[in-house]
Amino acid sequence: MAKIRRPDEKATDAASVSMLEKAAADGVTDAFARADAQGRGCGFGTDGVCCRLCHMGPCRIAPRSPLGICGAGADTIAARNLLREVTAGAAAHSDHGRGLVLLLKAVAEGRGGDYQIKDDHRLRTAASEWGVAIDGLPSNEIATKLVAVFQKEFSLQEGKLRTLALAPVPRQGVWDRLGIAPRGIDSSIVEALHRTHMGVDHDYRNLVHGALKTALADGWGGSMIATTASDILFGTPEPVRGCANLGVLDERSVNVLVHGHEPALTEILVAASRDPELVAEAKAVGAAGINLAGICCTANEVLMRHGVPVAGNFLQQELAIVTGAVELMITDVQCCMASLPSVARCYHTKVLTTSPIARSIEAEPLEFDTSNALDCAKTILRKAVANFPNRDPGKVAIPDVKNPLVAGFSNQTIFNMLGGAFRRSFRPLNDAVITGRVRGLAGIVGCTNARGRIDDYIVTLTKELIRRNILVLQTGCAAVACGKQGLLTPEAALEMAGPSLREVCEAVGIPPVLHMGSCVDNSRILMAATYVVQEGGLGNDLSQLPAIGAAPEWMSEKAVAIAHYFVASGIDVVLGRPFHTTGSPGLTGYLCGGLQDVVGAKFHYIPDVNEAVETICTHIENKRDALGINRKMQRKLYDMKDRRELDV
Ligand code: BF8
Ligand code: SF4
Repeated sequence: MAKIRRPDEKATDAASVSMLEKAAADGVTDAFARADAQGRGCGFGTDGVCCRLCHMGPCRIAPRSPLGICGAGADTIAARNLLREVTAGAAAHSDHGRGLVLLLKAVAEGRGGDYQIKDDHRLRTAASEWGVAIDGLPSNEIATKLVAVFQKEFSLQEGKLRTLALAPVPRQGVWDRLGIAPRGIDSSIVEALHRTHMGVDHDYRNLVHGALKTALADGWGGSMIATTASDILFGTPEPVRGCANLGVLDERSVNVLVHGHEPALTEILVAASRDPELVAEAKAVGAAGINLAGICCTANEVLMRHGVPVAGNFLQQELAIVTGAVELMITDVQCCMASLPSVARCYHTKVLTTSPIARSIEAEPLEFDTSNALDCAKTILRKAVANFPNRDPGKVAIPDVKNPLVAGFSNQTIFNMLGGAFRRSFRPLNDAVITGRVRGLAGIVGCTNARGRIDDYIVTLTKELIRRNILVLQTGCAAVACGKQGLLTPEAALEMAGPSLREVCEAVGIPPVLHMGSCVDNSRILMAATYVVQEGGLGNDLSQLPAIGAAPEWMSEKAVAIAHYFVASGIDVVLGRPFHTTGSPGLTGYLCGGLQDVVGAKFHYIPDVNEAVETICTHIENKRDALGINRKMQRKLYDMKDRRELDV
């Protein structure tokens, strides 16, 4: 029989544990209970050796039947499945990016309604980075030209993405030599689906190269463009105070949760929730006001730019409703569970879907119209206000658990903090790495997973790495996990950091764990690593940096894409859960070994956090050795004069 876990075996933080207990008492089934009911999962699926790409199948690879009907073996089948995951992840990030480019286009053409260009400086630097002439041109003309470049990145049929040119030149050479520099984002995704159709690409190594290529179209394409367009439209993040965990819900207020990924609607909701007229309407129904909070990456977007509180990360979406205090949950795309309406049914919560491509059975669809954004946002908030009187006080229990945090670390901010306003530079960071006071950099990113104890691996790994003087960069649900545990509070994190990291952080005024944004903002981590390379003294390619990526508790196809574009960029990635490739020794060996000689980086499957800490530290020290920056300090021999001085 499948093991049924206790609440404290499912979650690390007290808020989630108490809501898991409440869910059970209220008769609500949550993702953790469903994970327990699923048991260990199908072995063929786990190993990646189930194929249903054609209707001679499904075929499953087993000792008795080592080949599918078409002759495809475990290596081919698992590699095709993996490439399809990368493709879906790249599509999700990139389609999000496309939406923002279209919004920027509307703004540039004067059709932006309530939207505008918030960060003109970022528009102009982006235009220069993408080779758009800006001299003497007004912002809207620059934006129009930049939009044309971005749109071409999606539709390009020949050649390669222009965005790739942001990467260090030697890295671009690796991609060119291997033939994995992607052409247009859309055509890369089509190509990947083509090559995984029955009877096309069968060589698992070639399929892995296809996965790297498709992932590059995400990280150095769709995601990079998504982050840039968001910064231009909504402002480049700067350090901002916020708060995280379910305790940000307010018993006296109308609680509205934004959940999903796209910042366009949430940006306007933030403004609408502060509208005096709406606040008055909320008061008229007996509430103190309107309290907007976020879940998942939408939360990260509005936290980074407005300090909007974060109610929780991925696996707290149901638990937020279980508090009984949420009037409305607004979802858009990605990571919004199908279960939300059925959890909501046990309370008074309304679930609203806002994207035409993401509806949920039993949820109310209300398509968000960007050309009439503020009115649309007000209509949505009025639904929440109207629902407040339906709240059942007997079912309300908001855990008194939340943690203050600081977020908002875009590269532009890091430049300013490190160099000061007059000497914007990564130099102090490079110097600290070269002298060994900061041993290296780790990007800890990605999801939480209902099959594990949420946040545990992420938080333990982060604490251990800063203790060992490694600077940590974070995004997505991993960042929220650390926010909940106080690791994004600079003072607390400094206490936990190793002495030399602490000294550097205090001197330059950055915390040892930097929240850099949502999952598309992993592009910020790519650029941070690139700026370090460009600053000099740490090699000339990303693969030489004492740096590593980690996705400890990942679950989504987007995380698979992210992991692949890190490795394609020359940065090793530690995965707390393996990809579904374990039924194919050839493929697993290539991903976790052979790739090293091809792109200068590889994957590590490491379910044990202590082993991950050791692997990461060893990796970083090996890179330092290779750079020649681990020279032993010369022992000084004291002569009599020195000794006399010491005695003083
Ligand atoms: O894009 S970390 S659970 S919310 S997939 Fe989803 Fe994973 Fe969270 Fe953001 Ni990213
Ligand atoms: Fe089976 Fe081959 Fe069809 Fe896959 S593509 S289902 S392995 S016959």
